[in-house]
Amino acid sequence: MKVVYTPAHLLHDPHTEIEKGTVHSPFEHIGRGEIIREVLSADSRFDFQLPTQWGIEPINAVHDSGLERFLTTAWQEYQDAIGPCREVTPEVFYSQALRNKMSLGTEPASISGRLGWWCFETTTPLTEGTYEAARGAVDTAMTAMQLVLDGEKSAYGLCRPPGHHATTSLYGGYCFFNNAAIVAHHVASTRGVKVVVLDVDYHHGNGTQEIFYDRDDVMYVSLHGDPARAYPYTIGYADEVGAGKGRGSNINIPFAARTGDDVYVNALADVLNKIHAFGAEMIVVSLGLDTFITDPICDLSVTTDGFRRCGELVKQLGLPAVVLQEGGYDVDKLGINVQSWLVGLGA
Ligand code: OKP
Ligand code: ZN
Repeated sequence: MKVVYTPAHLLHDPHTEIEKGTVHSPFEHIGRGEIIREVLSADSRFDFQLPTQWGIEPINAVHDSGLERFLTTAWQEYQDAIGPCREVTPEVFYSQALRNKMSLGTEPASISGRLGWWCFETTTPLTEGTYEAARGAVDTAMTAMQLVLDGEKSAYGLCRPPGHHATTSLYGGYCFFNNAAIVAHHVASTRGVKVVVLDVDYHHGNGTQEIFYDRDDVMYVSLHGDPARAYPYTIGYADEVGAGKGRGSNINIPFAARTGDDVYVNALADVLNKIHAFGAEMIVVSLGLDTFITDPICDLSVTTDGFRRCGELVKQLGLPAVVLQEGGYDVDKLGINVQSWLVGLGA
């Protein structure tokens, strides 16, 4: 199987994450990308290549162009306006309710105001090279897509930073640009084919859901920890089924804590039938391995062999598959878990 990887991910190098009343070392760090690279590159079934460059057009086809414009300069603007610091986090978030009874407002002038305008939470610091790394992740995803359009049965993009929490106009949840949504939109809009994004990350992909919620050319299917207890807390419920002509093409499967292989694999098999019924012609997988039994920030109980079974089930769909990296925080096991899933898919 072809693997697309770029060392540009090393440029997004946060040292902090703010959550649960503490500032601690981040769960999403460069070691994640490197362990996956090490394990796959030691296995002759995988064949590495660098991404080609796609520019900002595919990004702005999905995101508000203001988001990309902001991320281009935000870290430097903060250094110039507020003072030297290694990484930048908003102090104020924009909420429409702040302006109840007034107009909804426009992008603020100051860097502090703009940070709160484009970001929705505290665990996604901007570092000096974040923008370049995020562009590299999009190029990685688009290159994996091109390999599949050129005839590969499947390809894997080792995207870092991940993407599925990034909405049309907000970054957060370790994500800046929505790599999977950018690929799915590109394929659906330029080739006129029906695409499904299958999101198996532990966390609901609120960004991908929002981007495609009213569309019937891209289906979004997510299996995740129940948002009643799990990040992102406010979205990802089973009754969110899409809107307008997109009604019926959004599927959320929330799981109870400690759900293990058999229940998980059965739910996946069930949902793959719905993907088949939708008439999907290509599948984009948001591959998170944070459903793993010993993941430090999640609470499902999928095993390394469970990941192989999941890959095998997706293989049985028989669709061209673009597999893109999302989360997974048990770093010691992250490489072998990715490998197991991809071997199941037929690497
Ligand atoms: C990104 B991906 C919960 C902390 C959550 C952000 C999680 C982002 C996950 N206490 N922090 O979906 O794996
Ligand atoms: Zn996740």
